[in-house]
Order: sequence, then structure tokens, then C-alpha cells
Amino acid sequence: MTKNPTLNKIAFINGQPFKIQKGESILQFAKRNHFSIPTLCDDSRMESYGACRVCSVDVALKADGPTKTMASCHTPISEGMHIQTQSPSIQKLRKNIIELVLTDHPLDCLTCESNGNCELQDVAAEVGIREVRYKNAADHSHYDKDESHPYMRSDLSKCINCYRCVRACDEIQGEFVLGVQGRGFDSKIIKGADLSFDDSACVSCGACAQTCPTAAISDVFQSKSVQAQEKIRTICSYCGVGCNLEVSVKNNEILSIRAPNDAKVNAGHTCLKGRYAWRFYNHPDRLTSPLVRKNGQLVEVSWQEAYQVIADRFNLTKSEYGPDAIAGISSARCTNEENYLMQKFMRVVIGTNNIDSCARVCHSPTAYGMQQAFGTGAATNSVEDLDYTKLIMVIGANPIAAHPVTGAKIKQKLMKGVTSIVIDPVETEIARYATYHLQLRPGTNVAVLNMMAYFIIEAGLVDQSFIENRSEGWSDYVAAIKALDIAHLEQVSGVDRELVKQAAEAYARSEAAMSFHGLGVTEHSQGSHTVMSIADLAMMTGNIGRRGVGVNPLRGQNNVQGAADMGCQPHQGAGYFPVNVQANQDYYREKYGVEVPTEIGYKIPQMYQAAQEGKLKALWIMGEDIAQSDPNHHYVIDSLSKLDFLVVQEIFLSETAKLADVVLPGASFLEKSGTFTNGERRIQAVRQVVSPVGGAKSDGQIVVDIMRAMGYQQADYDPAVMLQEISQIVPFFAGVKWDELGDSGKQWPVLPDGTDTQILHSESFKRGLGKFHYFDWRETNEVKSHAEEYPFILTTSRNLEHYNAGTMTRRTGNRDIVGEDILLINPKDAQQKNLKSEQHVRLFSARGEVKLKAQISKKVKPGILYTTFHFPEFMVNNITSSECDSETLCPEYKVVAVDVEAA
Ligand SMILES: Nc1nc2c(c(=O)[nH]1)N[C@H]1C(S)=C(S)[C@@H](COP(=O)(O)OP(=O)(O)OC[C@H]3O[C@@H](n4cnc5c(=O)[nH]c(N)nc54)[C@H](O)[C@@H]3O)O[C@H]1N2
Ligand SMILES: Nc1nc2c(c(=O)[nH]1)N[C@H]1C(S)=C(S)[C@@H](COP(=O)(O)OP(=O)(O)OC[C@H]3O[C@@H](n4cnc5c(=O)[nH]c(N)nc54)[C@H](O)[C@@H]3O)O[C@H]1N2
Ligand SMILES: [Mo]
Repeated sequence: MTKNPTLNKIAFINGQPFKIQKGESILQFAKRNHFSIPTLCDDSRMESYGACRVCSVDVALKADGPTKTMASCHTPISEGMHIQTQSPSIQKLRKNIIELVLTDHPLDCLTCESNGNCELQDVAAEVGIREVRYKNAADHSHYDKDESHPYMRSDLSKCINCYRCVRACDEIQGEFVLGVQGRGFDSKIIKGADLSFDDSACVSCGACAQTCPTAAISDVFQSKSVQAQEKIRTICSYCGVGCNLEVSVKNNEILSIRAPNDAKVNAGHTCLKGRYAWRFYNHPDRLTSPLVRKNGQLVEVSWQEAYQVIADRFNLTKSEYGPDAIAGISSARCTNEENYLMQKFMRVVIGTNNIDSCARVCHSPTAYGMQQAFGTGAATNSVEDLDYTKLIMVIGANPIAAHPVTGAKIKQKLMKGVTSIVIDPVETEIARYATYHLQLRPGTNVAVLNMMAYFIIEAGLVDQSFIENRSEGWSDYVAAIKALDIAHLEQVSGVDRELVKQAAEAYARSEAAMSFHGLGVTEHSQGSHTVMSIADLAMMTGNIGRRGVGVNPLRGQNNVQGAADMGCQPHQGAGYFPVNVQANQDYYREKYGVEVPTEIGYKIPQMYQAAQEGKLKALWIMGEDIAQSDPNHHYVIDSLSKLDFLVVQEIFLSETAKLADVVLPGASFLEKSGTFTNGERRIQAVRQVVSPVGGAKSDGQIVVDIMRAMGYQQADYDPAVMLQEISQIVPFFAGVKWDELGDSGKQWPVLPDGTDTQILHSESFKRGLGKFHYFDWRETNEVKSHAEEYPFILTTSRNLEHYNAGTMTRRTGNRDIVGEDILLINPKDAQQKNLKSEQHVRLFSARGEVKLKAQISKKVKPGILYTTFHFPEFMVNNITSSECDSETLCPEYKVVAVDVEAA
């Protein structure tokens, strides 16, 4: 064991001895030992700045030695130091500094009704200031107030020039929107070239508002005169980053949301969705009562009646057509416990494995591909590993928009010079900072990754010992790679072979290379093949099983990892045991106490097919808006119309809910408790903040009620009790207990004694040896069949402001920031098609058409178009196809053959 050099080294605060920790500043040392030192320009999330000097302390290098006054925030603590935090001279110094600061601040500062929201007021009180001596030396009351933004405002007359906002924008978000203009008393914080929030490039993360010690920049909704009764910690329900949130509540109403600094995942940072886009929860459009279709209309009914209709129709369908005529789609937006219940209902009460979730249309190729290569489909490492990695490879992911807190961390690393490879057809924000941007044609990942493997092998940069000791299938793989026709792959992918070679060698030579991937990998006909190709690269270079390496899917939804873990898949039950294996059937039968179905069930696309063929009669969808989000919209609608009975459990009357026979009002994440599992396998506690609106109920309780209506006895929904049941069935949940999750949760596998796991596959793979797989690159059918008639390739993605079907974000101020799906088109194509920016265009494919506004942009290459799918009024999935991944049926949203013309 190596010895910790600072172990047992001691320093003193106000005469008391304490152990010091490596790398600590005096301020951190004091705070850790519960000594209060006032600060103004300090924020623990950022580098120390040492500008305000309020944190000054007296420092002596030995007892009774001469003292020096030093800023504690940026002076390192060292052995034997004696710190005085409250000497008379220090107290006087602090008071003088704050008095000067106050001269730069409106007169009413000490009396303004900030109710604990003003750090400056707190610090003034702490240093003993009762009145302002030099009143209004610098009057900034003429500074404009900026009220242009739905969520943030600025009133720079209150600014004290601590620059925390500027540093937060740079160091936390990495956006560099805020800056300083002028000097001394006249210096002023500006946004961009002195613009409003609205006109600037601000991404609305709110880090500046959170850090501002006065109200110079603040949240619009932060009501100064209302103080929260309670602050509740919960988890964001948007993306798979899983940010911790601290919600301020009064009288069952949410006042504001902030990011707690001690959160493991997001340490005081969120994006605008987590921090601000919560107003959907009490929007008038929320569903508040069950609805049943009568004479063609959805009408309000009692829960009792709705349950009766459902139980009767499911019983009837089951007796007439058998259990496999019924299917369920569970929700990656809901909790683990709710997902567990939903699959249990389908398997145990109905008796079918027809259960799936949005992982199908998202990362099912990741789960499958990584299971084939490693044995486990989940991220091998943690986001924290970014601090240890030497090379970051981002393939088909746009984390700045889709996983903003992780994206900001990646961007910070890139700005600090960490080598990076970005493989993406679009010039994303991350690509702008990349060392190597491989801007391939959509649909050619396997070609590019095979080229990378070729160059690594050719240069002799493989990790022989890893390959020999930890993998199988190498010799066949290597033979196939060596036989590749590089010129052909270069031509089909459109990426210069020299660039691919440089990137490949950088990846292989790096001491620790970490890959992240997203939907640009999975949502393709070769999605699973691409995932396995990424695993090949990691294994051949030994980038698995230690800090700062690995294969890390940026999982999409807040709980898509959990939905699959809980068994919301047609081929594997809770804990990933294949349902068609006798031993597993015995296992589940014993746990559930009833017979379990033995045939693999329908995946979502197979449900449509079965509905078309008259085999599927009834469908229960919990929290997924397939009518908007699944591809080939007309086909989806047509398939749903062929069902006898459709139940949709929602928080809004989504496009799918509009088609239902019964609509059940679920409670949103702010109105219920449970757990979400983020993209790094972290199981975190979601805690109820307010009571459900109207007559809504937690999705878990609704499932329990329907289980009971159909004669199965299941206890009321209670996450603690549910987790007990789950921990008996899902081996990697063995040690998960509700009361032990704390604020930042635990990463699975959680052992029976409660210890959790940060890095997978350290010693061996789940499947024993890692497996190499080789695949030829294949042109997708979409291009082969339609390219002549539809010569452009459209790729569809998401933007920062809106979330998937947009049911939630469209009902918040985010709509004021972005109000439509926009089509990006290269200037050359625009010229050839005679299109201008802002012009409406018709975009059409073999399936249908949409009309969108065009924006001319060099972010896409000629021949490539790009848009998003957030608005039902545009319905981009009118034009996407039913082509899908060869192994998992994940739709090919990323390659759509289209043509475009002026509308
Ligand atoms: N703001 C916001 N955040 C979200 C969501 C949202 O809707 N809005 N949705 C959540 C969900 S469900 C998910 S799954 C994640 C998705 O997050 P990401 O995985 O980042 O998904 P996308 O932005 O759809 O696509 C990622 C990138 O793939 C690129 N791409 C397209 N075709 C190819 C290709 O052939 N090869 C390569 N290498 N790249 C390609 C696109 O240009 C795009 O930059 O985001 C989650 N977070
Ligand atoms: N063209 C195109 N289409 C795509 C994609 C793409 O890249 N391009 N990406 C695909 C991907 S990756 C995904 S994951 C899917 C996502 O597609 P969906 O899963 O349909 O998208 P969401 O908007 O997340 O929809 C979830 C629904 O759950 C509801 N909801 C939210 N919270 C709760 C709750 O607590 N209880 C209940 N009962 N309901 C709730 C919301 O109102 C919303 O209607 O879209 C896919 N569609
Ligand atoms: Mo997703």
C-alpha cells in the first residue's frame, strides 16, 4: 500500500489541531472542520479567485510565530500552520472591505426583503455591519434592468463586481457569455456584446443566478418575499444524467429549484430543464381525472369505473384471444418501482412477456451489443472518470444539448486541452473543440470504426496482453480487419483516411481513453454492430476495467437504464434473466408464486405488426407518446386504430392519449416517490415534493389498483416496500434499501452489505472473456431503395430546450426560447434549391411530408439535413421510416432519405 503523504499531518485553527488533507486550501480546511470564514467571491464549485479578500485570515508558520494576513481561499494549508480566523485586525479588515462593497450597492441593501436570499446581507451581518457609511459612492441605479428572458433577469445596480457569474459561466457551463466591460467603479457585467439575455448566446443554465451573492442576476420566479417552508431533495426527470435537485416548497406549491453543491452527479449545476422547466406540473392541461371513451368522446369518469372497464376488457381479451393478445409499454420517465410493477402485471397477472419500453427506440442496441461483447449492457465507468481520462471519444452524441451537465464537463476538459475525437456528421458544439472531428456521412459508423481498427492494428498499437488474457475471437476479427478495402470505406464514409488514421493512433496510444456514445450510434440499421465495434476498439487497446476508460453510453431518459433493469423488455425479466430459459422460469415462478410466460414477447415494432395482423388486441401504454415519437407516424396511427382497446396512462393528453379508449391520470415525478437509475447505474431517491394534481395518482398505485381489480393481491405502492421485493429478485439490487440511498444514491451492483460499484469489468467480464465481433459495413436499405428519388439524407435529433415529444417542455417558458423544429441545410444545397434562411420548406420522403422553417448552416455538409422532433404541429416522424436495427429493431431515425423544396 502506498502511504498517503499528508496522513496525520496537523495544522491549527484558533489553537485547535486538525488533520490536513492533500490539496486543501485554508478555507476548505477550516470549513471541513466547521469553522466559519466569511467569503464573497468564493464558490466551492469554481477555482478560487482571491479577489475580495473577505476570507482573509492570520497565518503563522509556527505557534507564536509572526503572522501574515492571507486570503484563505487560495492559500494552501500546510503542516504546522496556525490559523487565526477572528483576530481583531482580521475582523476590522473584513468590515472595511464589506463597507466598501456596500458603497457600490443600492442604499436599501441592508434592509431589502431578501429573506435569506442575499449572501451579501448575510456576510455584512456576520462581520458586524449595521449601517452603510459611504452611501452611494457609486450610483449604478441608471443601469438597465434586463427582463428579456423567461427565467432569468438582471439588475446590475445590485452588482458588486465579484465576477462569480462570469466565472460560473466560464468554469461551470463553459459558455463564455458573460464578461466585464470598463474598469473600477464603472466596470459592468455584460452578456455577449452587451446584449440582453434573450439576444445573447446564453443557454439558460442559471449557474450565474445561482452563484450571484446579491440579486444582480436572479431567477424570475424566485419570489423574494416568500420564504420556503421546506427544501426537498429529488432527482430530475428529464435526461439520463440524473441531476440532484433541491426544490423549495411552500403550501404545496413549488417556489424554485436549485442544484445542491454536494450532489455527486451535478455538484451545483443543472441545465435549464432541470432548474426551470418544472412549471408543467400544475399547468391547466394536466390530466386530473380518468377518462373513458363514450360515443366517440373521452369523458371524465370515477377511478372505480375506469378500473372496471380495464379489468373487464383485459379479461375478455384474454379469454377470447389468449394472454399474448395483450401488450404493455412501460415508461422510462417513471420510477424503477413503477416499471417493476408494470412488467410484473404483464407477466404475472396477464401472463405474457409482451412488455417493452422506449429503450427499444433508443439504446436497445447498446444493451444488446454490450451484452454480446462484455456480458452487461450498462456503462462501464462513471462520469467522474472524466477527471482521470487522457482522451475523450464522443461518437454520435451531442451532450451539450442532450446531457448538458455531462456535456459541460466534457467541454471543460476539451477546452483544457484533453485530446478528443468526435465522430458525428454534424458540427456539434463538442465537435468545434475536438482534436479530430470525423464528419462522416450518416449511416457509416461501421465503416469508420473498421478503418480505425485497421490503422491501430497496422501500427502495431494493440494491447496484446489484454487481448490474450481477457478476450476471445481476436484471430477471426483481425483477419477480417486486415482484409478491408480502406479506399472503399473512405469513399462511402466521406472521411479522409489520414484523419481517421491520426485519430485511431491517438486513441490507441493514449494511456486512458474513454468513449461516450449516443443515438448517432444506435438508431441505425447497424446500431448493434456499431456498439460491438466500439467495444472492439476498447478491448484491443486495453481501455476497459480501470479509471478513465471504458465504453459509456449516454443513456437517454431519466430512467431508461432502470426500465430495462426492472425487466421492461420482452426477452429478459427483472435482472436480465432470459425469459425463455427453463431455469429462469423456475426462478421467476418461485419469486412471484405463479406460473410465468415462457415465450419471448413482442418488441414495440412487432406490436404494430401484430396489431396489423389482428393478433394484438389490447395495449396499455404508460408514459410514452408513441404517436409522436415512434417512426413512420401514419403506420403507427394505423396500427393503433386496429386495436380493440387502448389504455394510455399519462400526465397530459398526449398525441397517443388522444387515441385511447381509457386515459389514466398519472402523477408527475414531483408528486411521487421512488427511484430513478441514471446512465452510470446510479440508483437515486426521487422524493415527493407536492401532492398529485386533481385526482391524479402515482403510476405505481394505478398499476397496483388494476392488479387488484384483476384479482391479484399486491400491497399499496410504497417505494421502500417495493425495493425490498426488487432486491430479492434483481441480483445487482441485493443491497439496495430505500433508507440508505442518501442524497446521491448508489451505483449498481449494490452488494448485500450495501457497498456499491463505480467501475465494471475490472478483473473479468460479466460473460468471462470479452468477445470480439467483426461486421462488414452495409449501406442501409433506406438509402439503397430511396436515394434516387430522395437524394438528401436527413438526420433527426433533439435540441437543448425541448425534451422528446415535448409534452412537458412545450408547457413551460422553454417554448418562448424555442418554439418550433427547424431544418438545417448547407449553404450550397440552399443555393441549389433556391432556399433562404427563415423560409418555409417542404421536406418529403417515401412515407410522408412535413413543413418546416429552414436555417442555412455550415454545421451540416452538403447533402445532409438535420432537424428535431419536439413539436406535434410539425410531426417530423411523418417522414421517418420503419427501417431498424438488424438485432434489436431500434428505428433508424438517423438516416432518412428525403427531398426538400420551397413550401
Ligand atoms: N434537451 C434534450 N435532452 C435530451 C432529450 C431531448 O429530447 N432533449 N432526449 C433524451 C433522450 S431520450 C436521449 S436517448 C438522449 C439522446 O442524446 P444523443 O445520443 O446525444 O442523441 P441525438 O442528439 O439524437 O443524436 C446524437 C448525435 O448523433 C449524430 N448522428 C446522426 N447520425 C449519425 C451517424 O451516422 N454516425 C454518428 N457517429 N453520429 C450520427 C447527430 O448528428 C447528433 O449529433 O438525449 C436525452 N436528453
Ligand atoms: N425523429 C426522431 N424520433 C425520435 C427520436 C429521434 O432521435 N428522432 N428519439 C427517440 C428516442 S431516443 C426516444 S427515448 C423516444 C422518446 O419518446 P417518448 O418516450 O414518447 O418521449 P417523451 O416525451 O419522453 O414521452 C414520454 C411521455 O411520458 C409522459 N410522462 C412524463 N412523466 C410521466 C409520469 O411520471 N407518468 C406518466 N404516466 N407519464 C409521464 C410525458 O407526458 C410524455 O408524453 O423518442 C424517439 N423518437
Ligand atoms: Mo431516448
